[in-house]
Amino acid sequence: MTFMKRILAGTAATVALAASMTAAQADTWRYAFEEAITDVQGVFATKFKEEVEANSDHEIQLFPYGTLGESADIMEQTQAGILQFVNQSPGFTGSLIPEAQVFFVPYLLPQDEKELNEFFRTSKAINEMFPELYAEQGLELLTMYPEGEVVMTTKEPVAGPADLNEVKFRVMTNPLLVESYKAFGATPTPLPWGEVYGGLQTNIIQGQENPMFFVESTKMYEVTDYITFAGHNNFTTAIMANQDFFEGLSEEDQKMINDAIDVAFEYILDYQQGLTEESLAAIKEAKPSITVTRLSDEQRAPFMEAAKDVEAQFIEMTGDSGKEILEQMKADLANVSD
Ligand code: 6CS
Repeated sequence: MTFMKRILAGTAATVALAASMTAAQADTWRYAFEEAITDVQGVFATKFKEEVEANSDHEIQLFPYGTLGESADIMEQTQAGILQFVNQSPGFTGSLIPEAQVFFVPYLLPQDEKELNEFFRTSKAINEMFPELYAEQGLELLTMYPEGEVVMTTKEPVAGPADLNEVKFRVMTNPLLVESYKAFGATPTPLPWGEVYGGLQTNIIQGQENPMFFVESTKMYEVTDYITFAGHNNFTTAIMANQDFFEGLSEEDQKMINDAIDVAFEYILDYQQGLTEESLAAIKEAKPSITVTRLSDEQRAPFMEAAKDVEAQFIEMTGDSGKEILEQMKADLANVSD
C-alpha cells in the first residue's frame, strides 16, 4: 500500500468507527402473543413489526401462541425482561391486576362497533388510568383493543341461564369471569387455553366463550354444536412492554414504538370489519349441522339481570380503585354513545 493509500484507508476506518458510535444501536426485540400468526393478535403483531422495522434499525422477533408456553408464561417472561413485548388479554391479566377484570362486567361494553372502537380510542380509563396500574407490575401499557363479540359455544342449546345449569363452562383464569358464569347459572371452570379443545373433546367441559374468528381458527366448532350470541361481551386485549426496557429507550425509539402501535391499532380495527360474519360463514361451511342462535332481548334479560351482581362483585373485589375505573369507563362510554 502506498503512503497516500494508507492515509486514505485509515481515514475511512476512522469515519466508519465514528459513524457506528453515533448511530443508534440496532437491537432485536422479542414480542410474544396468545394466538396464531394469522389470528387477530398475530395480524396486529405483524403490522407492528413492519412499522418498527420500516422506521428504525431494530428488528422484532415474533413468538405466536405455543412457542413460549401459555399466556401466563409469556407474561412472566415479559416481567422478567426475557421478552420486550407481550400481548395478553385482561382475561389472564385480571389475576395480576384485579382492576383489569372490569372488562368482564357483562353488558358493559357497547355492541355497536363504531362506538366500541371510539371508546378504545378515547377512553381515559384505558389511556390514562390503566397505564398506572400496569406500571405497578413493571409493565408499560401500550394500548388495548377489541377482538370481537364473544359467543358461547356449547354441546347443548342455550336460550337462558337454566340451560347452563350443570354445564362445566371453561373461562380464562380470572376470578370475575368465574363469578360471571356462576351468575349465568353455569359451573365455571378456569383453564389455560391449551386445555380447552381436549377438555371439550373428552367432555371434561361442555362449553367455552370466545370471539367468532377464534372459534373458527381453533376449530372449537368441531367439539361443540351450538353457537349462542348473548351480546354479553366483546373480547378485549392489551399490548405491553417490559417497563425497564421501555424506559431505557431513547425518546426517539419510544415515539417510534408508540407511532407503530397507533398504526397497528387502526389497522386491526379496520381488519376486523366483517370478520365475525366471515368466520361464521366458514364455520357453517365446515360444519353445516352447527346451530347458531342470536338471543332475543327477552332471552338476554336474565343474563343482563345477573350482570348487576357481577358488577357488585367487581367492586367488592377491587375496592375504591376498581370503583373509580368502572365509573370512569362508564363516563368514557357515555361520551361515545349517541
Ligand atoms: O380463550 C382464550 O384463552 C384465548 N382467546 C383469545 C381470543 N385469544 C387468546 C386467549 O388465549
